[in-house]
Amino acid sequence: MGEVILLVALLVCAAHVLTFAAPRETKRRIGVIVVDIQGDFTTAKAGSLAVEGTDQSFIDKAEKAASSLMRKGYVIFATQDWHPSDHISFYTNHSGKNAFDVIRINGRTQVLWPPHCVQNTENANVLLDRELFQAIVKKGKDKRFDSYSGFKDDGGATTEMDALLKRHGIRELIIYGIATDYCVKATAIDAADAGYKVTVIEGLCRGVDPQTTAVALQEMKERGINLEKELRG
Ligand code: VGL
Ligand code: ZN
Repeated sequence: MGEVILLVALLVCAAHVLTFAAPRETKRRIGVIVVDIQGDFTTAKAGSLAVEGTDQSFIDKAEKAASSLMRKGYVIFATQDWHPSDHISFYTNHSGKNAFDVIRINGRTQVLWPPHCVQNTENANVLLDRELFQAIVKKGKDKRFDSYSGFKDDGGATTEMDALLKRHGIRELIIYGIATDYCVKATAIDAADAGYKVTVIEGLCRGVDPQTTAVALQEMKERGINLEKELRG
């Protein structure tokens, strides 16, 4: 009698797992990373490192895409460039250097940028509705290292991104944002290297420079990243 009750209980549990857990798992498998849509990278907010084609209509398009994906059950994350004012990537922290100079530091190549996305400044804010995001992952907090990737910085320190995605059972990612040739590229490549199936939506990305953007798209493609012109469906 005891065995029968145990068996029934086990079957009921198994049925529960199959009917409830399994569909939720599959539905929640696709994640979205919206990369660095912040004031300083946009013309809309007259940012210090404004990327061409980032007026309010681009921000609206990026926001509509995120809310449409959210309604379909995708889990949305954002990255946020979040630098201290003495960050290594700012040309103002290197005497005699200019914006966009490229230097070598500790065996690494570093592009020197205008100061941007300084912690707790207005233009460091993510411009899309925060309610869209399951989490916003900050990066570039360590003054010694740049961090184009949302997964890890140039010193190898990881963010919480991979653990967050794993916690949500995500194995597939849609990635878009700013800038195609820097943070989108680095985030997409690290995601692919970590085993995620990655799609980058070109029409929802903007690049710093047309030439490096073309090279970045080619490199992503060679690494097995899917490139789509626009969001489908
Ligand atoms: C980025 C340059 C410096 C980016 C961040 O979001 O692509 N680019 N910091
Ligand atoms: Zn930066």
